Amino acid sequence: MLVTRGVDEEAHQLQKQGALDLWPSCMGHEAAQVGSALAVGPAPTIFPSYREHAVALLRGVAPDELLEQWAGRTFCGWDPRRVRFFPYTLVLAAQTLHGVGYSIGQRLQGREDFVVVYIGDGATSEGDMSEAMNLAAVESASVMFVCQNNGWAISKPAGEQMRTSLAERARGFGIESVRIPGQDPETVFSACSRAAAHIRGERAPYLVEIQVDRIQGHSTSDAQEVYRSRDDIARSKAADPVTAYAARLRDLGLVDTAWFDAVDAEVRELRERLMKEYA
Ligand SMILES: Cc1ncc(C[n+]2csc(CCOP(=O)(O)OP(=O)(O)O)c2C)c(N)n1
Ligand SMILES: [Mg+2]
Repeated sequence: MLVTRGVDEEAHQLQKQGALDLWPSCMGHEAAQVGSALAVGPAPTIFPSYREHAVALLRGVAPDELLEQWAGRTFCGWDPRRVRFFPYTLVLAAQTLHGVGYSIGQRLQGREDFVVVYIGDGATSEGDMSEAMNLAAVESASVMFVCQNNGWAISKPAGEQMRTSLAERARGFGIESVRIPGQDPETVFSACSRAAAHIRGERAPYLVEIQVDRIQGHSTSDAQEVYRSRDDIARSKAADPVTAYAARLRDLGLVDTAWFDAVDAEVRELRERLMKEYA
């Protein structure tokens, strides 16, 4: 979570300096991403949206590879087969059908592990998501849908996108689901571990809706102050999962200052390398 935060902050700076064309921050999503990625483990193939940076790093995408696409150097900076993490998909919800289709293809080839599809709340308004959920349900596809619901699709609030929760909508398609808060990585880990056990045991899809508080705007091209109240943004900053979890681990005596210093040094070195390569 700390490494992701460092990479995110550096990428943000690099975009402001003109070295990257765009950067979609995942600040505030770290617990949702690290908790879900660790619960899923290394085997399942992951179909991300476009801001699953912590998941990418955990899968072995190098930080400089992660930034390449946003500098306009390539369509994808990493080898998707090596890390079993597909290229970022900017066409909203397209990856949902890719993921379900891939899962069915795996089953036909007798290779079955489940597939993970990450999606934002706004993208679930796309028809592709409904098609993907229905196809996954009727085919009993081994797919874990992970929705990071920050309550906004750029400036469109979630309440104007749906009259129900996504978890409830999934049940309407015949998909088991759960809706959980996304501040604590252990809560996310437990929920996603249960979802993984369900998918493997029942050979059926599952949807986990994780409520997150995004700290930054939609991207570096967005001014969230225009549509979010000052209090709402302040609330998201106060709910920062990285500082909260660091404080908890420190209070429990599980990590000490020396550990934080070592991680800080690692992150500083990483940021310097990215700065030299991109600035
Ligand atoms: C098919 C399609 N329509 C519109 C867009 C423009 N667009 C990019 S991101 C976005 C909002 C997505 O919101 P959400 O799914 O909640 O994800 P978040 O960015 O909040 O993580 C929109 C409308 C797009 N990329 N693709
Ligand atoms: Mg959103």
